[in-house]
Amino acid sequence: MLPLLWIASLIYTIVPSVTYFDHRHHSTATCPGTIPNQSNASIAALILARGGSKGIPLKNLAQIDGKPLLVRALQTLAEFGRFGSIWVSTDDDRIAREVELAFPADQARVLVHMRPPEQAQDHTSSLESTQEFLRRHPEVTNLALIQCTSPFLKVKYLVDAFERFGTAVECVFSVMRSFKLRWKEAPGGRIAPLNFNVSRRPRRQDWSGEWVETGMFYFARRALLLGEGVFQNENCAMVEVDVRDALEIDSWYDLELAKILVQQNNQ
Ligand SMILES: *[C@@H]1O[C@H](CO)[C@@H](O)[C@H](O)[C@H]1NC(C)=O
Ligand SMILES: CC(=O)N[C@H]1CO[C@H](CO)[C@@H](O)[C@@H]1O
Repeated sequence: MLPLLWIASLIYTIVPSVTYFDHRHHSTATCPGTIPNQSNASIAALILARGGSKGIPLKNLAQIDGKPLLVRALQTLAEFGRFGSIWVSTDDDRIAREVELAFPADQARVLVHMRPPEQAQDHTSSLESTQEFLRRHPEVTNLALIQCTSPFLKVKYLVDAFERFGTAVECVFSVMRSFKLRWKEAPGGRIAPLNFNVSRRPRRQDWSGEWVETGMFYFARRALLLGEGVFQNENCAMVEVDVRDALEIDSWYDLELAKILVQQNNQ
C-alpha cells in the first residue's frame, strides 16, 4: 500500500494538478501542468500524526461521530480547498493506511510524508517534526501546521487565517479569549494575583480579557521555522476561535466531551 502513496507523491511533485490560492485575486484557481510558484500564495497544510501518542493510544485515530480525528481534520482542510497541498507526516503504517482509505491516492488530495521513527519520539517537538518535513520539501515556502486534536476546526477560521497571513505577517495562530483570573505562588509561601488587582477585581464587562492559544493551527513562513526555529514572533496575527470550538483532545475526558457535543449537534 505505502509504495503506492510514494509514487502518487512523486507524480504529484512532477505533474501537479493542484488547487492553489492565488493571492492577487483572492480566488482559487487550478493550475495543471505547472509547478506551484514559490510565493506567499501557496501554503502547504501539515498534520503531524505519530503513532505512539501518550494518554490516549493512537489518539489521532480516536473516533468522534464514527470518524477518526485525523480524517475529520483532513476533510475540513479539503473542504476549505485553498491549500497548495495537504500533508500528513507520520511514522506509523496504520495512520498512513487510514489516510489512504479516506483519500484514495489517485485523487491525490492528501499526501503522506513517512517520517523516520527517530523523528517521532516522545521528546520530538512539533517544531522538529515540522522542520524535518520542510527540509524534505524545499518547494514549501509557507506552512500551516494543523492539529487534528482540535476537533472543532472550521473552514471560517482557516479563511480568517489565510486573509491575515497575506504578505504582511510572518505567522498566524489560533487563540481564544479568556476571562480567567490567574494566580501564582510567590516567594515565602505567599500567593499573588497574576493578571488583576485584588482591590479592583475586574468584572467581565470591564475588560477585554486575555488571549490563550488553542493549538488549533499555526501558520508560519519557511524562513521563520527554519531560520529562527520558531512558530511565532511579534509579527504574528491571531485568529479568534469561539470558546466552544477551542476544545483540545488530551484525555479520555476531552474525547467523551467532544462526542457529546457532536451528538447534541452543537458542533
Ligand atoms: C491596586 O489597586 C489599588 C486601588 O486602586 C491601588 O492602590 C494599588 O496600588 C493597586 N495595586 C497594584 C499592584 O497595582
Ligand atoms: C517568495 C516571497 O514572495 N516571499 C515573501 C513572502 O512574504 C514575506 C513577508 O512579506 C516576504 O518577506 C517574502 O519575501
